[in-house]
Amino acid sequence: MFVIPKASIVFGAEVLILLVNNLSKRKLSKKLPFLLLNRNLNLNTSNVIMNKKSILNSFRKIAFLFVFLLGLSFQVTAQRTVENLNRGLVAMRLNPNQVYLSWRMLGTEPTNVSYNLYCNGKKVENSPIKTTTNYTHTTTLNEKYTIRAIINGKEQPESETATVWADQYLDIPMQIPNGGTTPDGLSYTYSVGDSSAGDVDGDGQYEIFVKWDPSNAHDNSHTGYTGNVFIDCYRLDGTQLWRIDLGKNIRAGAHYTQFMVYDFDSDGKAEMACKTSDGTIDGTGEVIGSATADYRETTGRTTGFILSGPEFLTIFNGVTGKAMASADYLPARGKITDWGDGNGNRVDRFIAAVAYLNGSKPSLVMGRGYYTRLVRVAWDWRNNKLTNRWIFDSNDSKSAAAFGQGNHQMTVGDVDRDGKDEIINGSSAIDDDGKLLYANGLGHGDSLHMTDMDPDRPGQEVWQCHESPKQYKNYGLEFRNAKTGEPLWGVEGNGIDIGRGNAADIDPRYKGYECWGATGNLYDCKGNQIGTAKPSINFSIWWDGDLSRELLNSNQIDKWDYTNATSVNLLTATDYSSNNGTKSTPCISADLFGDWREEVIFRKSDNTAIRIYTTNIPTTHKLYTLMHDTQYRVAIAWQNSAYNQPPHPSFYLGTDMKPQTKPDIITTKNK
Ligand SMILES: [Ca+2]
Ligand SMILES: [Ca+2]
Ligand SMILES: [Ca+2]
Ligand SMILES: [Ca+2]
Repeated sequence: MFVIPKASIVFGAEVLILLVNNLSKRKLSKKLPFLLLNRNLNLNTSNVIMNKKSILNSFRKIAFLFVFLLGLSFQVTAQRTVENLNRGLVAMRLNPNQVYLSWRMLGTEPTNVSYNLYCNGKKVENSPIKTTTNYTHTTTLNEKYTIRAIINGKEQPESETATVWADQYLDIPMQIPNGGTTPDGLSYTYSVGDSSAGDVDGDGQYEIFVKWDPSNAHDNSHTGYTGNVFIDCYRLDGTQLWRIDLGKNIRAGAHYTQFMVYDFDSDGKAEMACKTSDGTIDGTGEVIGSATADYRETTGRTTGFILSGPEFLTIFNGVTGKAMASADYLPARGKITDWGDGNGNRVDRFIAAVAYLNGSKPSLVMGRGYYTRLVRVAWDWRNNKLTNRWIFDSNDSKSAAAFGQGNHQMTVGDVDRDGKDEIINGSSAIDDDGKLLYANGLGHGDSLHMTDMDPDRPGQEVWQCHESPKQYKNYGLEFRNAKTGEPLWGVEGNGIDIGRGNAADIDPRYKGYECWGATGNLYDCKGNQIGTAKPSINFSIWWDGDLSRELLNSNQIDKWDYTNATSVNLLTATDYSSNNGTKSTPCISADLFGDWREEVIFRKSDNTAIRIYTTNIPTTHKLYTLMHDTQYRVAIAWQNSAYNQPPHPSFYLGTDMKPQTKPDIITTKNK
């Protein structure tokens, strides 16, 4: 059963002319590919005999129409505002005789940009570096490096200076919060949890946000008090900028606090948004609401749950941690039982994301509920005001098909190619304007991936696992059209909850992504089984020199040896640990600095530090920083939402990928 409220198929020249005259510019640009396709079909089928003149006239008309429609689509496709990143130059010692360097190709630079590398102010190579954004320098000295881009033959201003690290990682010392004791006398301690990244001061270098989880954090289905949740911000040099204490009225656990770090108002400095309550203490020591209120349930099954009292959504300043604005959290919890159970489990299922809903500026999307009622609320932070953009609620009749059709995370991207982002809840999707795009009825799942997985097929695809056999029927795992929700192929779930699924280009013999999950085998993007052995099913990371993606699981990076159908270890972060129990996720993985390959942050097992690993493997592939692809960038923001998922870009990045084009972005003016 598929609900596809947007009729996408338009036939015939009459309809075309009608559309040209009547449809809005936005609708036109959405339907552009179909219109052109059908116009061409008409040309081929309607006139059996055509002389040269009539062919020429037809071509002229088509050309005119094409230019006309193209003009319209350019008018409505706005440039997206992104971070004004620095060069991200890193230098690390490879061995006593060599230093490895790597830097960003910015999304604002032309594809033919080249670079001069300087060591202590002297050019390392006489001619510019054209085909890569990394370099291995033969030297026994640890000196200072800078980069200058060359654009149209002109050397650009000098980058920030990089000094040589001793190894391929950067350690950031952590300030561990003191543990405590619950009202029922149980003690707890703290460990580093999920992390995020944003440039809070506008110098083009990321700061790292760290959430602290108490050892008694709970899944919503478990009884018990928890310690408070803290969120810190650190510069890469280890300076702690602030600490926010979410207070006793925010419970700790994977489904409660999803903190979104993004430059929401495009002022060049990142903010942080999350759910707060009475007693939250901001980074400057100010208390939100009542400092003494205590809404924790004290008896029975719901001991430790917070099922009464106010709920807020707060925007925090990234530099100071100051609460700049708070609004009532939407939707309000209302009656607990309206969310599908009486014990406060499903009412407190929160998720969050960031999306370019208007096509040019980011919006915040906060969610509540996915097993039953599903509500997603879009907010804008502009000119120091937090305003509600739209509310999507499966209680509304037009959105009812999304009831129960959500995951523990949303993925975000422009699936209908109108320049504006859609929100993919899991088995349902919301259009940029807050209206239902589709719901395919296959139900809740724990994991999803979206990108152009099949480069031979137009548009993006989603690979998702599902939980409830009654809903998923034959699709325990499904590979679907991201725009319509229609499965293209799938894997039988055999009546069980399929808890995991992953997708990445791990086998260059098959163009596109390979897909696998907790059931079934290894498949290419067309659904052909290509093996029975499967790699780890958690995260993926671009780490070595080729375009295939490597596997990230626990504290390890592995490469899939497709010839022998086995995993080969590339890096093990000894004494460092992953988070979220059996989910084995890193603090975060993202393209934080250096070239387009991804960095990963693990916590030291004793929580005294986090370590950012970066690759030191040369590559011949020169790609834009992934952070200037907004689909990838917002995926870094939502990575920490409940059951973390790896980020994917908006385009096919893999073996035999098309040459990149310059992203359609503008950067913020740093202050
Ligand atoms: Ca910064
Ligand atoms: Ca769109
Ligand atoms: Ca492949
Ligand atoms: Ca990188």
